Amino acid sequence: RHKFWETQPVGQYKDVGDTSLPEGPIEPPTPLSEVKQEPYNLPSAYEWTTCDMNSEETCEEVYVLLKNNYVEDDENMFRFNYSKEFLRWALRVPGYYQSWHIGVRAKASKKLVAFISGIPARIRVNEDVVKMAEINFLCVHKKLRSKRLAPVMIKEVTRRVHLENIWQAAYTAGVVLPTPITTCQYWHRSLNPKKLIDVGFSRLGARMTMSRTIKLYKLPDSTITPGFRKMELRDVPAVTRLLRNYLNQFVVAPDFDENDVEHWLLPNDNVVDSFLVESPQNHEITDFCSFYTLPSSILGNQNYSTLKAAYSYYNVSTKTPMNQLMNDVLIVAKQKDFDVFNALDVMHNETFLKELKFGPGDGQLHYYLYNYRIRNGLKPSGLGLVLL
Ligand code: NHW
Ligand code: EN5
Repeated sequence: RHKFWETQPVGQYKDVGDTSLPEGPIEPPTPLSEVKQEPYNLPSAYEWTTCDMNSEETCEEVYVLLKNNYVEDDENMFRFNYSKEFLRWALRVPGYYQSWHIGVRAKASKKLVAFISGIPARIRVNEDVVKMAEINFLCVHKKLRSKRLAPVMIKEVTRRVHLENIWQAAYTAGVVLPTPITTCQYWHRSLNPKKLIDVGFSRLGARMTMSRTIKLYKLPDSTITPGFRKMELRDVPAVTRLLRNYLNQFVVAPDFDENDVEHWLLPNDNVVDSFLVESPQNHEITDFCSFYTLPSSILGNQNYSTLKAAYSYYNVSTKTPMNQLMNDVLIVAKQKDFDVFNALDVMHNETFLKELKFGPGDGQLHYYLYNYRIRNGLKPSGLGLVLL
């Protein structure tokens, strides 16, 4: 059934439920001298390229490839449209390896026809902090699909990760592969219901009129929680402490230090937004919330070309109730003209989704680890990790 994945050190279907298998690496590391020194072979019309995301020209090429060929919903109505700024943020992370930003070009035209990326991360699984690669943006041009290019790209990124003495990876996908550590549900909160209905993102509910729908999703003009404000550079130490302490309770979560928090959570225009609650009494930072900006192209609509979507990222509540905190972030997202606010049922998100009028979407997201076995399956609420 999975000619490629059957050969890889990932949980295999035949092993599901086998409690005798130990938790941890599936295969031991091999000596670096035994890691293949040359790239894998591509079909002869294509060549490898390392993508320098500092180059405006290369970044544009990756952007255009993804804009035209990356992930769509199951009815091909929407396609993710990650911005160039977003791609630079997602790929030029603390300690990144340029060699993990891998492209494939057509030899004749030099056109970029495929891409895959890895970034380094420390991921904690139960008590074990593991150096991993987070793999994302795997994309093969629509005209080159089903030619088994993806397995070659996955093997090549694996090889380059191994060359840095890293032996595990984390990734997510909308498709089922051997074998998810857990499966999450996408939820959506309408901010601009009229547009969402007009473009086919959502439907008018039974016995609902447009004006009743607009009223249902109305939000206050300004945030409610005293001390709610945008995160600033000076907040990095306090946010790091708050977040590390919060993420400790999940089975799988990133091990963020101050450098990581500065990169991943400090506001970055049109890429990531973060807010916190600073106690007006003692100036303590008690709560935190964030979202990233990922628009989708609307395919074949006369009136609109882009859906402006915010995606829930890391949220921590210690004093402000989670639903009040998230209601404030919905208000901010509305002020910033987002059409929809999306979230997964990870961490404690279940505690606010229904109350804040999110509805389940038609998409799921499966989480995977490469070369690391987790013995007891985990629920989405055991996940403390959000990949972009
Ligand atoms: S998930 C988004 C992936 N991208 C898209 O969906 C974009 C649109 N689709 C495409 O571009 C986020 C193509 O359809 C792709 C497949 C390129 C997806 N992950 O070349 P063939 C990520 O980026 C398997 C993994 O003929 P294609 C995460 C498939 O099961 N495997 O197909 C990426 C089959 O293998 P099997 C996937 O349609 C994580 C084989 O590919 C997959 O022309 C990568 C068919 O290949 C997917 N999303 O191209 C893994 N989709 O065994 C990282 C299909 O079943 C692992 N396949 O026969 C860790 C590596 C690092 C380790 C370090 C120690
Ligand atoms: C990894 N980094 O299917 C990314 N999105 O529900 C790769 N559906 O937007 C993996 N089909 O339900 C990505 N509207 C996997 C996801 C791929 C994209 C995807 C889904 C997630 C989505 C929308 C639109 C469906 C259009 C037709 C959806 C319903 C919204 C409604 C609002 C009101 C309350 C009920 C729900």
